[in-house]
Amino acid sequence: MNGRIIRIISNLYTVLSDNQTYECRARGKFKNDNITPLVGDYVVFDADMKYILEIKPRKNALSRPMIANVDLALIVSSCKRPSFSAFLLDKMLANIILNDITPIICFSKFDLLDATEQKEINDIMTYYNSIGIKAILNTEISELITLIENKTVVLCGQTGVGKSTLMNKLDSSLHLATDDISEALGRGKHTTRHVELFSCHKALIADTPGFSAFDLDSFDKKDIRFAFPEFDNSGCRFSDCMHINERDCAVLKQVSDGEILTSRYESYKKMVS
Ligand SMILES: Nc1nc2c(ncn2[C@@H]2O[C@H](COP(=O)(O)OP(=O)(O)O)[C@@H](O)[C@H]2O)c(=O)[nH]1
Ligand SMILES: [Mg+2]
Ligand SMILES: [Zn+2]
Repeated sequence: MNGRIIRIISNLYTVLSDNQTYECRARGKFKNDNITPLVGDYVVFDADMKYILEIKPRKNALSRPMIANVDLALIVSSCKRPSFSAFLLDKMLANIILNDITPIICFSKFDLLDATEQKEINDIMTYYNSIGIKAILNTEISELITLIENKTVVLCGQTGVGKSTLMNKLDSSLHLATDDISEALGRGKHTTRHVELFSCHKALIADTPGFSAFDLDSFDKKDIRFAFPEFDNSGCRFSDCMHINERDCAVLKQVSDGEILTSRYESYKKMVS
C-alpha cells in the first residue's frame, strides 16, 4: 500500500493512507542504505506486517525541522516579544527558498504595537509582498486557510512567536499546547517535542519545536543571492555578480536608491560574509 509518514516517535512510524493510520516499523535495510525515513515521506508499506518497504524519492527535505516533501512554509515572525528580527526572517526565508519551498511570512503580535510601530511593520509587509513573497498578519485566518489548501505546510519561527497559537486558530480541534498553558494543564495535549503532520483544512501541517539559531552552511555562498527575488528583478547584467562591489551592479544601485530595502541587503551581506 501507498501512504505517507505523518509522525515518528522513536522507531514507530505512523503512516497515513486513505484516511487511516498504521503504526509501522522500518526495515533495517533503510539504515544500511543510509536513508532514514522522515515525516512527510511517501512510502510503500505492508499494512498487514506493519512494515515500511520503500521510501519514494523526495522533492525536498529540511533538517530543521526534519521533514520531507514540503510545499509551503509559514514563517511566523513576531513584531514584539520576541522583537522583530529582519536578519532572522531573511535567513529563514533564504533557507526555505533554497530548498524549493514557497514561503509565506505571517506576522504575529501586531496587536502589541503602537501606531508608529504598526506603520513600520505595514511598510515591511508591503515590501515583501512587492518582491513576490506573501506577507500577512496571523489574524487573517480565512486567507491563510485558503493559502494552505491541499498543501504540506511547515510552521517555522523562533520559540514564543506564536506558531502553536496559530495552528490552534487554523483548527481549534488541534489543541496544541502553547506557552501560556501550564505543564499540568497541558498534559494530554500535543506538545511540540516531535515533528508531526496534522490534517487541517485539506492541508497537512506541522508545528515545530522552536529554535533560536540555525545556519545556512549547507548552501554555497554563491547560491544565497538566488534566495533574494529582488536581485533577480534588478536587471543586474552580470550573471555571476555577487552584488557586493562589482562595478555597474544594478543591485547596488537599487540599494542606494532605496528601491531594495536596506535591511534585506544587510541580511544578504551577513549571510555571504
Ligand atoms: N498579543 C499576542 N500574543 C500572541 C500572539 N500570538 C501568540 N501569542 C502569545 O505568545 C505566546 C507564545 O505563543 P506560542 O504559540 O506558544 O509560541 P510558539 O513557541 O511559537 O509555539 C503565548 O502566550 C501566546 O498566547 C499574538 O498575535 N498577539
Ligand atoms: Mg509551540
Ligand atoms: Zn550585481
